[in-house]
Amino acid sequence: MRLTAHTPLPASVKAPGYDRERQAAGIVHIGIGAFHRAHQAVYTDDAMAAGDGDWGTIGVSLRSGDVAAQLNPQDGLYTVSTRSAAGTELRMIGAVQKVLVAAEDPQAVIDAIAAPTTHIISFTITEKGYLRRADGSLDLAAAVGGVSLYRFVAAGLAARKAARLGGVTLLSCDNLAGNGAVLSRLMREYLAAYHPDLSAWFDGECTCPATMIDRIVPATTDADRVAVEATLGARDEGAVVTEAFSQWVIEDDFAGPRPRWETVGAELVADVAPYETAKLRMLNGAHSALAYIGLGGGHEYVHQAIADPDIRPIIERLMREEAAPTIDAASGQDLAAYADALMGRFANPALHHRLIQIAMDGSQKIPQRWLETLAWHQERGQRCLSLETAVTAWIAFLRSDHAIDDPLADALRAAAAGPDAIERLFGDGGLIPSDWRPV
Ligand code: CS2
Repeated sequence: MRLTAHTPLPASVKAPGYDRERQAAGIVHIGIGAFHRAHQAVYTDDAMAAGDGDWGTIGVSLRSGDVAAQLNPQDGLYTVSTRSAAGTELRMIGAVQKVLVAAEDPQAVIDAIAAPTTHIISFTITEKGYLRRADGSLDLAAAVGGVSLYRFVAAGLAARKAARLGGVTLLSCDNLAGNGAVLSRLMREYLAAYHPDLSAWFDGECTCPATMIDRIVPATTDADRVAVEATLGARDEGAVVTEAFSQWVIEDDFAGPRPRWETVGAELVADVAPYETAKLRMLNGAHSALAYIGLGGGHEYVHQAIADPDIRPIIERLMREEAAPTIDAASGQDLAAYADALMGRFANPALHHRLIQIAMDGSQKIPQRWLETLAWHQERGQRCLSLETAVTAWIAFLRSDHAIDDPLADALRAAAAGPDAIERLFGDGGLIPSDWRPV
């Protein structure tokens, strides 16, 4: 039997604490993968349970119909399993109302963005979804030709302007350095090229706050779904599995109303940069290093790689001696305690986080995770032994039998094959633009 709004829940499973039928949709979320469902949707669910109304979410997948097929037959409902040493906690999330597939029904997405009740368009489309060229500018041909966020957002904004509705907040929740400013700049490039009539309205009516998002969410496996079914008594195709830890730091710069996420654990701050930089360079930087070094060492999961006595000290040094000194910490931000917490989170054996999942899209992740740290030390005449080890491990990975899942896969493999791999990847005119020059 499939989970639906009529499934009776066992007492151990927490249900949405509000009347789902009475909520208008205030959020359109583009890129409704497992991460959104285990992170932002949980904060929104909590905010609605705390009394905030009309923050239902319309999820959008740009291309794939998979999530729509998982959630729509379930009335948008799904469970989040939180796994820690203490065991597994299951709760049901009601924030998502339905899922649209942009490639199949583009007008429905545009209408959702243009709806008077919509105030926030949020994004988890991964690093490559922003369609940047190597120099950081928007790939205009890709943005206008295919199924891109820019086309739908621009069309939705045009409809809002025509209907004399207010603007919206565009909230990037991806692991990019300065994600809000990046989205704002790329959106403006798109509008300048294809909707110049909207540029001034966008500048006056819309905002793009920066965010730091953090929760480890491994891809859901069939074994996970079977475990959920055993507790729930119903099949949940949309189940997501995560850790107990969750953090969301948001720049307080909204164009209109927003859920009171700060009452349910999010931090609304004036400047996200120190949190975001620490997260990218310490957590994600260590993650990518663990992925390539760990796979090279024959490991499958993060918790196995971090337990390896040859790998653990490399990761400790990467976080504490290489990444942390580059970060201009906010008052009250304790980077040593952050590193301690990360070591504990990586070691969580209840979470089966595959290294190969993190190894994906290296060309899109490595600049903000490793290269800024490497360049910072190089400027000061210092080496980074751990990050240099990680770079070597990435090259070994590109030369290995592993399938390379990366938009630059072919070029990366070709560049990595020869003896001058490091130069062809990171040198002058290399594939990955970088201020760091390999020695
Ligand atoms: C990971 C992230 O897959 C990856 O590249 O480093 O998804 C990581 O798990 C999250 O950013 C944690 O918040």
